[in-house]
Amino acid sequence: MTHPSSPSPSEHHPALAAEDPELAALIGAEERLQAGTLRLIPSENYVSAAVLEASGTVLQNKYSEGYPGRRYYEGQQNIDPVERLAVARAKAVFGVEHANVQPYSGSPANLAVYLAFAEPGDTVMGMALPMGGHLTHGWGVSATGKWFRGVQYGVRQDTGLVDLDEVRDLALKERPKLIFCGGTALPRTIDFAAFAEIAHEAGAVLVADIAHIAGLIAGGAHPSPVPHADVISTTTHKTLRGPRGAMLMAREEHAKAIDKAVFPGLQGGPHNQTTAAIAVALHEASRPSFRDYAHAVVANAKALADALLARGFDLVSGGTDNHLILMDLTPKDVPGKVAAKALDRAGIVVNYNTVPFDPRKPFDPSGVRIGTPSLTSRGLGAEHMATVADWIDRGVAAARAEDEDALTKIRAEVADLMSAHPAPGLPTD
Ligand code: DSN
Repeated sequence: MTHPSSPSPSEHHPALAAEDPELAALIGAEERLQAGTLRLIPSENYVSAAVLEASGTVLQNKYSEGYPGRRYYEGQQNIDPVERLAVARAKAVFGVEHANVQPYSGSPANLAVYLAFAEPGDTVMGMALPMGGHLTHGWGVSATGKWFRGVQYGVRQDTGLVDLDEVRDLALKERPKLIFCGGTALPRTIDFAAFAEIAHEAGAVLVADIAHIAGLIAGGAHPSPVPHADVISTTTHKTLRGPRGAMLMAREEHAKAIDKAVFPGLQGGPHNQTTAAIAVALHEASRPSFRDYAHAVVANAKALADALLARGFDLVSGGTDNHLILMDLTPKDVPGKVAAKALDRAGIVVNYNTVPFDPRKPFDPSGVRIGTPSLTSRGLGAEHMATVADWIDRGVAAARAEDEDALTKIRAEVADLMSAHPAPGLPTD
């Protein structure tokens, strides 16, 4: 996708363009792609220019194994305050007693939780991946399912909702060391208090994986896992709108175990440029405008869900409470992957996804997963969601009819609306 009015990469990355024009051209193309498309992948976003700048600084030149005041390398005069700032801001934004901002991403963060609280072979419990969970919640193909005994809960077939009685029964039968709540394709509010009660009864550590909804929690648009969860794991780049990174948060009693598990248990030197960018994102998330953003993400998702339902789409659980919508395209007679690829050609970027009880294979599933974090960052509001639903409807129909002209037409309409709503962090004219 080209954006004719975008400046060339050499204007925005002059050193890179001079040194490595081939790579600079690819980055320029990605900038134009992100500017000109409607990005609906619910785990993606646009970071601010400030977050982007912090990510690309000389902080990345520095090794800092250890923690502030206790490093294995000298020259930490500036790095220690950067990490202390990120930690203090995480504690303030989420109201937690302890924060570790060093995990490289969500999967390593979750692995550190295993290292802190379980032994290989122990039973752990999480939501099954095809039901909306995450690989690292004990799913078989992941190290967490190979090195631990993963038992998995799901959603009810009739409601698409987690059945907490079923979770309780399983937890009491299996007595897992860890129980994970949260996931990657959950359109509904997570009842952290109920999960905590179950974990308490079963003698398990409750881990709330809030990667998808961290920004909503920070902005008060989803209930907080504090004080219910023993440990909170999150990435920082989804609704929280920070760099690609992660954090672990916990009550003070678990601080040592968590810190030891991250370093030296699992990782070496932290990525200081990412730590700085996390600090910036948390600073942004503490502002009243971020509350508005978080609430607008949810309002947009609800409006989009309603508009899709009105067009005959089948939504898992019947709608959404958060930023995410999971569509089962079986009634539309189009496989998820075919629809996702057609929508991509129409300038609408989504991902194909399994739906609960999917009769199709994970690499060719029945569903498409969409969300509103990115479009809300561009300032689109509830008034635009009928248009978005219309494009999706026409795109799915075009996929079924193999009508490339219809996709090309949608793509031009998408580009028009996007050019009127510049994305944060991207070059503008
Ligand atoms: N890959 C992330 C997502 O898209 O939800 C989860 O790890």
